[in-house]
Amino acid sequence: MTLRIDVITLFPEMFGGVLASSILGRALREGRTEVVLTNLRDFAGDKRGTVDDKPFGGGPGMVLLCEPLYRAVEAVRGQDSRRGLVVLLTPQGERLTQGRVRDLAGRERLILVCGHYEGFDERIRPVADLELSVGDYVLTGGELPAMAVIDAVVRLLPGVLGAEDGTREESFAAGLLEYPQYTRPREFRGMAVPDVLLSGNHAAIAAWRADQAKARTRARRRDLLGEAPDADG
Ligand code: 4FV
Repeated sequence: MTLRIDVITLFPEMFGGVLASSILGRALREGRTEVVLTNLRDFAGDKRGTVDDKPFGGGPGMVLLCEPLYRAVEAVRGQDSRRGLVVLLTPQGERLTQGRVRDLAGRERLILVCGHYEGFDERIRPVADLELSVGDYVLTGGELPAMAVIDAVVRLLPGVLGAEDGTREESFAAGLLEYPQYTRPREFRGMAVPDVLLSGNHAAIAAWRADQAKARTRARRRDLLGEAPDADG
């Protein structure tokens, strides 16, 4: 059973290029996964397609109404026998990690809900099984976060990356940042490729890469080692 990914969004047109190109496009064409886009505005309660309103208590911007979103989630759920994990994209969510991406890639169905404007009416939260944030910054909408989730998940699906599959040794695979990578030319503007990589000595290359991954992680992301950032970190 391939993974089905539903997306509830006010801007389905934003996904076109991303879902048609490169590795994602090929995975979809080869039927290794399916992505179904649903326009939230189709579930508005009035002819004008109203899906948001001013926040009670005042304040800037608009808030997404709960009714259209509940209708949309229930309708999308009903389109397939697989229950699906409902994921709300929000800066208030759990920060997305490779570990969570691996978890999502093992599911049979995801229903990604994209916010917009100032965010969701609080009473939307119970509809979600999981809230995810792609980082501590504020975007104009949940569409780019949803695309990031789709990209990170689909590349882990069987046969998507194929032979050139680098997922085993890449950043975060072992909880570390990835080691430095080099390709031709051997020398560029005075910068040479480390000799060990040209040695053909695979044990030495593996040891060098492991050291580099640890050193780079310690230098840049001590948090990944569960260590507090150093004083001047
Ligand atoms: C976001 C994030 C994000 C906040 C208000 C869209 C925006 C509007 N989503 N990770 N960072 N969302 O900034 O997931 O709803």
